[in-house]
Amino acid sequence: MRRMPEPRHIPYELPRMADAEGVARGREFLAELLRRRSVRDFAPDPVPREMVELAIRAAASAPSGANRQPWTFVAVGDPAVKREIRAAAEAEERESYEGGRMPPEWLEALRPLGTDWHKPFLETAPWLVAVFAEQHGVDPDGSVRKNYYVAESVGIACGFFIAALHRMGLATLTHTPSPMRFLSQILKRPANEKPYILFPVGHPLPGCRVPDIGRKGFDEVAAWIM
Ligand code: IYR
Repeated sequence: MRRMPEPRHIPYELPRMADAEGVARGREFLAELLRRRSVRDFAPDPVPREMVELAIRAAASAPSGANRQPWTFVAVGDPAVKREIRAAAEAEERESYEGGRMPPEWLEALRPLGTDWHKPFLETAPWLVAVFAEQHGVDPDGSVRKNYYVAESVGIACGFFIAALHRMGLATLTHTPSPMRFLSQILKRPANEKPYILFPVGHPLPGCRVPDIGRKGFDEVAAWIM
């Protein structure tokens, strides 16, 4: 067995703030998050590549199982590739919505969202960011290196990504065309990376509308034991 390196620790300091300031900042952050909505109608206006890069950097700062950072973010701005992705996604989604692949109960659950198989936003949004979850790593010698808590890790990173975009005044959608294998093919990702989510990124279309749905009340989502 390979000799294991000793753990190395370095100093870490987070400036200590007064409780009142913490609460004020928490309130501001919450108020900003509460303004976020998933958007399906995007303005075609370009978004600087740097903003997408900043969101990816924010995502990649997330904690992950054994710090494996099991993610790849593929940013697509090429209209021809976006067109290809839209066509493939719509073919799958059409089969899901209208070909009987989604059971009635699921279609019923989605009714308030008003979604269907048409996904024009996959071409309208200036960027598509496809997130891939690395199921296992491959060492330079070709041997497999296990990853841990992959779905949880990538989910947390996606949360950071969404929050970073929102902070920059950009909108997105957690789009999960199903099945998503076409993303691996179109974007030429290796077999150890599984498509996880597809984010269209851009500005909301002026005048766009979102479903009239709300969030659960605080008491429905939290419990205290104290
Ligand atoms: N993938 C489909 C269906 C869909 C599923 C869930 I769960 C949603 O919250 C929304 C849609 C689609 O993207 O339309």
